[in-house]
Amino acid sequence: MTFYIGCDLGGTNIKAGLVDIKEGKVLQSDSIPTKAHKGPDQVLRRMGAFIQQVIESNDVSREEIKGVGISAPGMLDLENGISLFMTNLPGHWIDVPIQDTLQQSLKMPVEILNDVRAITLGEFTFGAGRGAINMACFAIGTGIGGGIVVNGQLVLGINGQAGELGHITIDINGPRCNCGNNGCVEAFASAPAIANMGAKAVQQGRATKIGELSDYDLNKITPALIAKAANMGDEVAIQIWEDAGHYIGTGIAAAIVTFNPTRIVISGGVAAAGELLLQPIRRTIKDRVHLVPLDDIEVVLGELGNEAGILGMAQWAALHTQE
Ligand code: BMX
Ligand code: ZN
Repeated sequence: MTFYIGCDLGGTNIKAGLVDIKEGKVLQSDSIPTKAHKGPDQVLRRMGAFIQQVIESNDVSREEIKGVGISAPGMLDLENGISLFMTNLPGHWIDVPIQDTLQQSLKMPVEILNDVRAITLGEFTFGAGRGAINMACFAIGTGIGGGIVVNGQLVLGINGQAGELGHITIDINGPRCNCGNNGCVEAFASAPAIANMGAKAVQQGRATKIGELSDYDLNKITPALIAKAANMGDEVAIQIWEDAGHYIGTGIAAAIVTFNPTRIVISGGVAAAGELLLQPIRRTIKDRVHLVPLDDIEVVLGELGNEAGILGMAQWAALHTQE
């Protein structure tokens, strides 16, 4: 039997799981706080010890575990196994040798990949993307990450940089994005941007349940709370989801005319809003895409939830060690 470890280095938590790759199942998983403020050295040391613990704390023997895949939320240099640029992780993550460091401490092959490219591969192999040939994934969380599959293969571009769908410009005069550009989808419709739309409505004194539900504490306003208000029929909240879907749909329309994906997978925490988000996305695509047949294009939610990245990283490690 062959097993792999999938691990996700996130802004808040490090998650890792033991994966049965043939079944596409996470057999056991755990998480620890990232404590990113302690800096990359400490984070990598704790991550190594944590993965070691996951390796040891189950019935599978070490010999059956063939490798480890580690995802991280930013730009990585896959060839050299280092991080290049991570806007959502505190600490200096430029040129950090993630692959070598973990390979040395775990004495096992280690592969790295961007976090949402991992979700894309996970959903494509085991989840909502199964059977698609060309697929796009948008993961809406703290940032908006992306991933592309063309002809059944994850598109890497130079060193894994391809697929940053959250950084498609949808407004040339739009707000500043964390990446340095203006008017990216991420600047308009990430989880913090959506929460901000709710906070603004309350600040402006508009009649909305978002105020009551958050006890008028702007810090308590989240996409989940805005979804709750919308599901209660609150018009301001419904409009926020319309706007968010419109922004994301405009980005998706650009992806559709670029490489013609037939399956668009929406993942990340914000995807929990479900139809509130999917309906305006589908409407926007219809309004904006006229050159590509839309009948075969489906916009669906991810199926693997929090496990998508772990499954994707296990698959990524498997693809490399089986070569
Ligand atoms: C940012 C970008 C993506 C990442 C995405 C997801 C950068 C340039 N990161 O858009 O590479 O996939 O965030 O971030 O540093 P998350 O924090 O929502 O997982
Ligand atoms: Zn951007």
